[in-house]
Amino acid sequence: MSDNFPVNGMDSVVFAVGNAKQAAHYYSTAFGMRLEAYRGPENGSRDETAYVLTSGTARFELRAPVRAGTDLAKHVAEHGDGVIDLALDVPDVEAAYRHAVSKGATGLVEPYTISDEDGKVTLAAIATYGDTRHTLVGRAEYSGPYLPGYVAAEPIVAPRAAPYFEAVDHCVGNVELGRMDEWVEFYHRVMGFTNMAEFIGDDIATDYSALMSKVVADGTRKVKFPLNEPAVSKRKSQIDEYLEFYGGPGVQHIALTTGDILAAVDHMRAAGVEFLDTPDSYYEDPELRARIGEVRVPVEELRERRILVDRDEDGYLLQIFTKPVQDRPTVFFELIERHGSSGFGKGNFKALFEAIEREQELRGNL
Ligand code: TYF
Ligand code: FE
Repeated sequence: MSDNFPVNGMDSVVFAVGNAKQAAHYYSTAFGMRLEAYRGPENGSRDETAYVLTSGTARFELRAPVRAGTDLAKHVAEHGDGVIDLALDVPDVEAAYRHAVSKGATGLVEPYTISDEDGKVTLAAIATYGDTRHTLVGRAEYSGPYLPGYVAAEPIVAPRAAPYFEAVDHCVGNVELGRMDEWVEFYHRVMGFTNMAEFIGDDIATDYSALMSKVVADGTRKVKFPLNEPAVSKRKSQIDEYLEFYGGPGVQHIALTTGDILAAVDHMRAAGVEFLDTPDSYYEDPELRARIGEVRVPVEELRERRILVDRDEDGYLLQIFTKPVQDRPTVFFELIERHGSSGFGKGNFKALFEAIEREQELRGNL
């Protein structure tokens, strides 16, 4: 089968924030990321600053307005800190953009090429759910720190010898009630993405999750986008809470692949990152203990840190979720350490959603 929309992987996750200078500090000190590039008024960017940080192949760009009234300033005023762009590294921007638009995607930026002494980059952008976009990035002929217009920057704090995480595993979107299947169909039609096996249907939704979810991914499974919608249930869905406080659909969580989730959690917690709590009963549940079998560390090590375990026919995974990382109950992160399993932690959904609902209740939004 020919792939009309080949992708090399995620290029970067772009955040719009109120104060990128401070956010860059947080992602450096608390997430162990390394500042690589910068753009701002000092080098010709009159309206905004941008800080580019990496951890392995994961790249975050933090953008903040430096004056009122710009589109970026309006985005931050409306949505608070959040993800504005899931940028994709593609081999042929022109072809990908033309294909996407011919399949009904909304074109936001026509393909254009920029260059500097480090080479050239082609960029274009299409719209996805809410005010979120996918910038298409062709950087095969570029060797600079990020993009033309950005200057190399020194780390804000002494960088970690080993990063806490190495890659972006998946990026999850929250969409309105009844619209999940439209967005799944969008990724099928426009990008040729296909469904992965894991999903949350009606059955689980009404029992405890209060959401429905499906996962689309590119053919190589390098880019994975779960999509959630609220489910009608007894209590207010965590997805409704997100939609209300974000002011519409948007990115809910970014999952980060780590090779050592224990070390990552220890360092991040010590730096003040808050993780969801998991009750002791989770670790004492005989059914769970039997199902997960042997993992690389004693379960006691996981219990101490509130790390979750799930196993399927291909292997197991360890995962943990942060609380929202800004004042609004919107964007959060997941750390995931995979050992064969390519799932999303289906066996943990009940414990996870109960933990999220406890937080929701504390906020008065359940
Ligand atoms: O990405 C996933 O599917 C898992 C589970 O609101 C999940 O991380 C799904 C929905 C949600 C929170 C976590
Ligand atoms: Fe996830």
